[in-house]
Amino acid sequence: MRYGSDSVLLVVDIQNDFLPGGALAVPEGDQVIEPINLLAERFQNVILTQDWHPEAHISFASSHEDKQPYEMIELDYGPQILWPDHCIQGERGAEFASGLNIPKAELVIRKGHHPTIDSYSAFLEADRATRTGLASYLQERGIRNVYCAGLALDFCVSWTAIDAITAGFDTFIIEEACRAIDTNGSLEHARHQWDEMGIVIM
Ligand code: VGL
Ligand code: ZN
Repeated sequence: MRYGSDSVLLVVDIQNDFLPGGALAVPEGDQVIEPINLLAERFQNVILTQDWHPEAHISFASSHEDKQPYEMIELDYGPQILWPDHCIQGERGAEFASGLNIPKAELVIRKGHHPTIDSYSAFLEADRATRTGLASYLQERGIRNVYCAGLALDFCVSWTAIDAITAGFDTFIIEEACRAIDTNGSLEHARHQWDEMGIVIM
């Protein structure tokens, strides 16, 4: 099947730090690269997202005294999981995986660049108020269907899909082209949300 001009493939965070050996490695993260390259050939519209943090970002455990990665803290905007330092602007870990081959990608959305706000979603940052502009971009381009793939399924892919359907797009997650971090029941929790919201898993 080929997808028309009213559909987009959103390729989420295929960056070195999320691959095996990276700072925030997603198990089997490298295994989605080839499927995503092939999938992208069938779409007219492809958009990439890139996690893009300044040094000492608020989501890093190292930015908080006596905190370890994967601990939870309370910030102004709500609970925040703390992560190892990852995807620092301009560093190798933030670069797209070398095997990712999608020359036609028309837009790269960088997220998580505000020092004091995390952003899993490509649409709305973690304060749930700061917008990236992606919803308006898609609307102006006449896109109605959003297909999501990439890393990590239970964080950036999931939050992106939830915000896509909330913004009124028909939303799909292509599960074979995703891998999860799965910490503290995060994948199970995400699946319940997709069910409730009507996101289609394919
Ligand atoms: C991600 C945790 C922190 C992701 C990004 O891409 O899923 N997860 N930053
Ligand atoms: Zn991040």
